[in-house]
Amino acid sequence: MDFKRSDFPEGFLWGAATSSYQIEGHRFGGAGLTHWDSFAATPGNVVRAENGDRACDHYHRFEDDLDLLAAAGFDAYRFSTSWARVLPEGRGTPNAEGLDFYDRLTDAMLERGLKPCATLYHWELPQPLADLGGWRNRDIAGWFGDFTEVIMGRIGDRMHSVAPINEPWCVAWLSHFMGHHAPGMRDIRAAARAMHHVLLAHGTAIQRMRGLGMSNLGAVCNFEWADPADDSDAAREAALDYDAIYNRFFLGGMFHKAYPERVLSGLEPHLPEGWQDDFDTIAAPVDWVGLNYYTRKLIGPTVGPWPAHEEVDGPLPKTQMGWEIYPDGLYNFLTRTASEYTGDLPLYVTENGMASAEPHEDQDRIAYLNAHVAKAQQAMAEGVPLKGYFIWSLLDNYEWALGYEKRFGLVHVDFESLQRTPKASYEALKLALSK
Ligand code: IFM
Repeated sequence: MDFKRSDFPEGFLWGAATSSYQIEGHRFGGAGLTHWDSFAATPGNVVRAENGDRACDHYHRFEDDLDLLAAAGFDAYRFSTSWARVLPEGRGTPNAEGLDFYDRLTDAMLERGLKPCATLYHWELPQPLADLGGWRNRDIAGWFGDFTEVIMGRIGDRMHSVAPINEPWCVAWLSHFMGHHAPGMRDIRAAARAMHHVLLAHGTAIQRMRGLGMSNLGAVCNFEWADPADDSDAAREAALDYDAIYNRFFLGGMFHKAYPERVLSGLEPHLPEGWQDDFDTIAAPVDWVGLNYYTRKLIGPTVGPWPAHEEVDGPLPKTQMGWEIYPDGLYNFLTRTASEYTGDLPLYVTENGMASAEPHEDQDRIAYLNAHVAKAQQAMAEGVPLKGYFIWSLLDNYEWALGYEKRFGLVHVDFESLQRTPKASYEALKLALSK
């Protein structure tokens, strides 16, 4: 790598990230059905209709996977807890096996000197709650708060940090407006409600964890830089709208107790009654913010109802996902988040990495990480309080609607034999973290 651990301040955290449904193997250990299982079982939703039944079989191989993290010299592991593994019905009686699993996983991290950084929800909503309307139903804030207390009542005493929800934009917009993720809806009213309720659930979980006496609680959002597709005013407006929906809505709610006017112009008629009264919960104080960053989009106008914009193919080199490589976007978001929303609050890059078809000699991933880490260093040099960097992902895993084809891992997974083989990027990071 072009960087090494000693280039960063003492205590800067290096970690790798995963999520439960993407690696654990959901059919093991008494987990309940989730909306991803039914989404994947619906023809046309997921490449080859693949699901998370077996995934990387991390459920049985977590000790080996944690050994890989420790051997690379990582300080922290960002993992998530599956709601449906802990509460198969979403509410009610916990699954003892599920709680035991996260208990063992936590202790195994600590035994290896890895800091446990938990995300409570990384997308596998229990199907019984989806049947009740899922993120469209205001009651989800309370259901999520109850789940938070159950899982954190068991492992919360040993967490280094916790964030309630990974990537609210994906939970709400991608899944209820664009229809690309479970539950696969394309409905503006559903999207508006999910946008608001995901924040209400976030704030409720923060409050419940404070009630348990927990600290170092944060929020993790994803960001995509939006540039106008051409020099027209219409394209500039389209890019600003995209930016408001994607990048400003959630931080706006959490830090300004307000939603951007540009988003309200389309969503306000569809927001749930009394939404203005929820900001004290939504803005429950957090201790840090995590940014997940991968790419930028070129945005142009379209004819049609709000938001009337579309993504336009861009000219930059692309990853296996077809995403343009744009490291400046990471710098832009780090500086903008600190100056406009979070001030002195510690920031973390909670996800950054690329999908590459190269199974072992992934020099493209090394170059991608070098370029992005350099932009993070530039932001730090200008005073952004960045305190850590987590790479997505430790393992090749289930890339949601794209199945197992897109490979984000530092470690290659053979999905037949489940053998793990560290890639060149893993070895390069291991060397960088030792110096
Ligand atoms: O795999 C996902 C992850 O679940 C959330 N953030 C983006 C990653 C790559 O698409």
